[in-house]
Amino acid sequence: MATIKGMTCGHCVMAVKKALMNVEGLTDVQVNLEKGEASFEEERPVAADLIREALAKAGYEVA
Ligand SMILES: [Cu+2]
Repeated sequence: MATIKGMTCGHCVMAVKKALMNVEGLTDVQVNLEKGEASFEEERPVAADLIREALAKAGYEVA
């Protein structure tokens, strides 16, 4: 689970979801706009930095 800053609309949700789904090892990505949270399963351990980087590239910040 990650708290994400900067999501304001459905487009943001899709952008965050896409960014996380492109991180190798993450599955079952769900993004909650109201809570500003993303949840996901890790098929294998994924470094927090990789998740942070993928979201930064999409324009969002992990809180
Ligand atoms: Cu948006």
